[in-house]
Amino acid sequence: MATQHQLDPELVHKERHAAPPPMYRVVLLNDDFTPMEFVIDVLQQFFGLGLEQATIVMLKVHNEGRGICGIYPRDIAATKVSQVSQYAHQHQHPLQCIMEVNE
Ligand code: TYC
Repeated sequence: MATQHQLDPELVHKERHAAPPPMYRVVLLNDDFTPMEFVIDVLQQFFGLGLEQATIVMLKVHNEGRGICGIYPRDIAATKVSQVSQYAHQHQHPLQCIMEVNE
């Protein structure tokens, strides 16, 4: 069913020309203390990666300082960041997870 604003020509014009909402990269940061196995577990549990891809991403973070876990709409990215941060804190690891706009 059409909502009221879909019948308003000015709003239809604005919506057609509007940029889509930005997506956000969820990024893991390296540290010297979090075990490699824990990071692989995080990538499998929260980002749906298989063991092989999770290992590749973990090693990228380990060697380059950071790595992208996935790219999501803002609310989903924010949920992933808080889930990972809480999980790491629960296990007393200093693992840092951040989000940044993907433009
Ligand atoms: N550098 C950690 C180690 O040597 C492993 C690690 C990888 C930590 C990725 C954090 O996001 C990270 N145990």
